[in-house]
Amino acid sequence: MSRRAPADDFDDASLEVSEPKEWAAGVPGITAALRQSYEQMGVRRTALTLLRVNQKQGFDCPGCAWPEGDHRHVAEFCENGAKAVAEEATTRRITREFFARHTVSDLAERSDHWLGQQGRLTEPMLKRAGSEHYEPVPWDEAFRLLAAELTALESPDEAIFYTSGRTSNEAAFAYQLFARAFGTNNLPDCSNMCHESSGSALSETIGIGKGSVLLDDLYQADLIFVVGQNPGTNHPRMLSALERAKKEGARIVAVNPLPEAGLMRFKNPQRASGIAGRGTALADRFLQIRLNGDLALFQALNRMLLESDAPGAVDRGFLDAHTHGFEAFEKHVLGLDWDDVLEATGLTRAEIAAVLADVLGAKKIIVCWAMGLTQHRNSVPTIREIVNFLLLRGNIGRPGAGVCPVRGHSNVQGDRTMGIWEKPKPEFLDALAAEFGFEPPREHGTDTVDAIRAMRDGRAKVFLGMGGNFVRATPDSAVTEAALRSCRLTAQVSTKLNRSHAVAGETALILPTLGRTERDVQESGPQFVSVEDSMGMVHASRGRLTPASPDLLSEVSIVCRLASAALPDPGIGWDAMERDYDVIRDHVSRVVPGFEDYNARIRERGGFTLPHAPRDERRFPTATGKANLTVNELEVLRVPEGRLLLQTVRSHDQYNTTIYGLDDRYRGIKAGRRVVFVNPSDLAALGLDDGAMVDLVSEWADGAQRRAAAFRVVSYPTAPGCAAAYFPETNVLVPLDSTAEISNTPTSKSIVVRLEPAG
Ligand SMILES: Nc1nc2c(c(=O)[nH]1)N[C@H]1C(S)=C(S)[C@@H](COP(=O)(O)OP(=O)(O)OC[C@H]3O[C@@H](n4cnc5c(=O)[nH]c(N)nc54)[C@H](O)[C@@H]3O)O[C@H]1N2
Ligand SMILES: Nc1nc2c(c(=O)[nH]1)N[C@H]1C(S)=C(S)[C@@H](COP(=O)(O)OP(=O)(O)OC[C@H]3O[C@@H](n4cnc5c(=O)[nH]c(N)nc54)[C@H](O)[C@@H]3O)O[C@H]1N2
Ligand SMILES: [Mo]
Repeated sequence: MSRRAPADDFDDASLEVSEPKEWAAGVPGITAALRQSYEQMGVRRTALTLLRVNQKQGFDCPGCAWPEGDHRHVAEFCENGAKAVAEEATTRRITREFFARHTVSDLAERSDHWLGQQGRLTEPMLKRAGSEHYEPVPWDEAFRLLAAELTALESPDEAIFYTSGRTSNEAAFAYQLFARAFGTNNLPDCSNMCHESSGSALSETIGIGKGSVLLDDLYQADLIFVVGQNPGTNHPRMLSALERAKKEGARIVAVNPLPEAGLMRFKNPQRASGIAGRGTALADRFLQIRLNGDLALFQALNRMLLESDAPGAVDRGFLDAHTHGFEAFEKHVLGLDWDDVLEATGLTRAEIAAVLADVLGAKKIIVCWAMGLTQHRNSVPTIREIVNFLLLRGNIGRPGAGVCPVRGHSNVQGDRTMGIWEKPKPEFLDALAAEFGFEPPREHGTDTVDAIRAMRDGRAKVFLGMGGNFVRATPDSAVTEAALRSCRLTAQVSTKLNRSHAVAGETALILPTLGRTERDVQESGPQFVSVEDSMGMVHASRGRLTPASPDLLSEVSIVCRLASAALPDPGIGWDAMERDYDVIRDHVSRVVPGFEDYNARIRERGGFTLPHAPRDERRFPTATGKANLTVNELEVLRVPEGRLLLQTVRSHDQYNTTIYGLDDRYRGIKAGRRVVFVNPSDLAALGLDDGAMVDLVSEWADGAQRRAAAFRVVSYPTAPGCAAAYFPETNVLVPLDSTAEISNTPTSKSIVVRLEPAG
């Protein structure tokens, strides 16, 4: 029996490990990106395409949700943005002959990297029940078949409509409208695995689930925390903003179990001075925190602020005027146990006191965060505690200060704004009802984890994925794969081949679609779409490249044609929406607050910024009408003797489940992905050497065996007790039922594992 999961890359022979780097970006960044771009699309196409990234008349970079500044450089892209573009604009193609050559089970044996390298999907494909091959199918027949399966369901709630975060506002709005007109709120999305914890914590405390800062605020801040985030790899353009913030006088505190290169030093490839020399030291202070120690850290800071006799340590005026719950919060925090704090954080009291000095010296504070905070069991309480921290000194609702959850997918925030949500607000449904004249379902739908449970238990039978790679992005791979395989039909709207096409339902469809970089021409002429970045700015995106194949449809076309085939009532006007996306934007302008006059404002240079009551007016639209201070219990996550806490992270050469290459340059890894980073003191205690081969075995209450085989141990300066390895290879270790309180996000950053010598 093979000990190795089939979908993984094996390259122990070629794997090279060297010292991690101390700085990010700069020349190797750009040359690495250009090399991959040339390989994928040739020199001329590379030049034409990369010049259009994030320009005013160009397309929005599919790399991440970090906003573009006003003063765009000629080449406003970063190494990893360029890789994302090259991956889509590749000249490689998958044809019907490819599918004739490869059975579905053959594809299921291939690695994520191999699947992605095959090129763009070019025509709709169907795998019939019982067949081992995908075969070409005309679009009309594909829609008829999907519509027939949907309408044959006993209840609309037996269908799941997943969305990943690259889908445009226009496609997302049409898609949720279709799901609700069909009769379900089963609209899980990648957000459920991503920033759901941020949305939950922020909605409850400040009344809106989005960040409260704009780029200009970063440049005005005195102190910026970057917590649980690796911007050098995942949001490289943020480094330029941090560099500028520093120049304007901000101090930066990085909080992370790993000394990530991008947080330490930065070389700006877009300025000559950034190419030579040592670059800018980015973090003024680095707190090497234990995994899941952040609630303890911020609660300790809050306690010290409450106890401080420094004048203005706490902003009493702001607290009285704008917050609710101070007494209970104060009583709770003053009872905080310092031993718990030191154990949970792994920091010393002196280190925390030094941060307090930074805080007391700063009028305006911003806290930025990403997956290091959102994917733990107590993520929502952790983020609520950060809100407490900012509220104590009035740091929400004034320039230069606020909360800054840094989103991942380039339009994940916009998709939620457009109604991709399993728990829609009644006001949103009322507005849909008024605009379209049907009664949408009111009962909440399934999120990602519940959708897997529903498929596993036979309560859901049809799965439609609008982008993404559901099978590979989700936890507990074995359970999830069985769940998808048990469906009557799985259908994926995709640009590239991935494992979700290979781990398919009885019948399966591949619906190939246009990407961001490509021209979208409909009956009324060329179309553009729009997206919302991480700071609530909405702008247009226009593709210019010739589509990868003449047989691709836009996501909007796919939704509208499917809706026409599946829904009896012609009243919604799907044809008109497909013909001219202005029609969709007109609907949005009447349904979604903040989008009034959408069609005019989206055509203005740079687009427009959505309203945000706490940021704009210091108004907090919560249940109490004020910003809520909250009581968050600190429960120290204790790991049994001989076990480690494992976090699953991204390498520098991947985009979620898309593996661009096998290197992780900044962490010193070359030509391999099956590595586990462990602190030297833990290796000594476990009696393991650097270079040893181990299996990762996860331990969870249900006692089930979850094993990821054959990882090379890398001795690495991670916080003691805290290991790291790459996902998706380690998703098999994340138990489906191990999720965050309230947000139900899988706990991908805190999994208890033991390392067993590989047999
Ligand atoms: N090139 C590239 N860009 C991307 C992506 C990609 O895969 N590749 N993905 C996109 C998406 S969807 C997202 S959501 C973002 C993700 O962006 P990140 O959140 O930066 O991604 P991760 O690799 O998950 O890194 C998590 C970071 O948090 C730290 N961390 C983990 N646990 C803890 C903790 O308990 N406390 C603290 N303080 N730190 C912790 C880790 O050491 C690591 O530095 O990036 C987006 N951009
Ligand atoms: N263990 C662990 N698991 C995690 C995470 C983690 O940190 N650890 N992170 C989680 C996070 S933050 C996220 S956001 C999810 C990501 O989950 P997903 O968004 O589902 O996964 P992606 O890998 O981003 O999806 C890649 C696929 O999207 C398709 N695609 C690309 N561009 C387009 C487009 O323009 N249109 C359409 N229709 N399809 C397109 C391609 O076919 C490609 O194969 O993973 C989550 N899973
Ligand atoms: Mo994400």
